[in-house]
Amino acid sequence: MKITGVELRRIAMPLVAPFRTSFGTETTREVLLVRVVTADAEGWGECVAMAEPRYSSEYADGAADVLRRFLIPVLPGQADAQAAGRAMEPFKGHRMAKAALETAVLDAQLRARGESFGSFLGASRDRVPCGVSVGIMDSVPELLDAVTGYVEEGYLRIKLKIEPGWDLAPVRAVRERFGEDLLLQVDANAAYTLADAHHLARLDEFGLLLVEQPLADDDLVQHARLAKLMRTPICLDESIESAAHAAAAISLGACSIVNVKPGRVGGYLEARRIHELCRAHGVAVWCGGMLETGLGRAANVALAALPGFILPGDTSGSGRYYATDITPPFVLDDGHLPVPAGAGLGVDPVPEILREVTVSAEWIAL
Ligand code: SMG
Ligand code: MG
Repeated sequence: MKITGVELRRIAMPLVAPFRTSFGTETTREVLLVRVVTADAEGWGECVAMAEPRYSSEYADGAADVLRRFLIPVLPGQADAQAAGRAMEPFKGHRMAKAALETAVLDAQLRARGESFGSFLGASRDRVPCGVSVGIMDSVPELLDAVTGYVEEGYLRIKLKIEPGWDLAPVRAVRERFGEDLLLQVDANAAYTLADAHHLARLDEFGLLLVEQPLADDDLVQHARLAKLMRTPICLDESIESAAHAAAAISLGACSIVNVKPGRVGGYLEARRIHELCRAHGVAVWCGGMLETGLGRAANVALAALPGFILPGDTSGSGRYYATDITPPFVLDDGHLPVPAGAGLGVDPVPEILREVTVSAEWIAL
């Protein structure tokens, strides 16, 4: 494939409501989009790095810099996305930047040959069940209103963000209001330490599907200890940046479920490897989210249609995030989103909308 150039485009997308987690509050999603242009087609990749390095060490300006200086320059001469991914390997880390570029190359490659992401990745379904991630709120009544709205929209699973001081009471209130049949889980974004094990074990009485990333990103050993001290299954998010990390976590007993986020692990090819590894070990996976626009969502929904993705993902409809998405919106139908069937991502940005939200654009000719 002959890549003629790459565009780095920054957009700013106001969220419909602030999203608060244990590490900060998002009100506008600043996104870096990567567009790869080849002789036959063009492809898009959405970088999931946030504006500030709070979820992980990566951030949007840093991703743009490493793409510009080191990653985009390796593209000439690469035959396909797999080769491009291998060529980026000598540069350490920066997985979100790598994922965005590899995804854009893969999209261009698949569009050129008329194959969808779902078909390429090995999707076994044409729609996926969806959950929603609910931020930390100022009060329990406010949280119950928000959850009521999502349940009425048809979301099949609710995830509550927790932190010290906002855990047992909100979880208890949601469980009491919606009953034991509601699929419910929590996400701490690394806000606790092993010294909180006794407190965290009190979550066991609420019949949660899982507790996501309770402890520090780099602490598999302590997660393994915590797993022995509570009944609720431990799911890792931030800790898993590659298939090798997933293998280590599984063999240590640090988790029994994995949140797969393609951006966090360096792309959809590595995400698929993690899916295969987990499936071979009987470890459930589900697809996480990073407040993606329709471009990132399209690829995530395709990934979530693989057979090992047995739990509903954080693949919510566009309206949960944005009043106007940059693609035609993903709309929940009976709690599910359809897997795009068109070539590549199967969705395109709407030019006028993309123009309106664009902050800057830079063309790098190759
Ligand atoms: O895309 O619906 C979404 C967000 C899901 O909670 C979500 N993501 O740790 O899983 C997580 C967070 C990370 C991003 S929070 C700004
Ligand atoms: Mg998480």
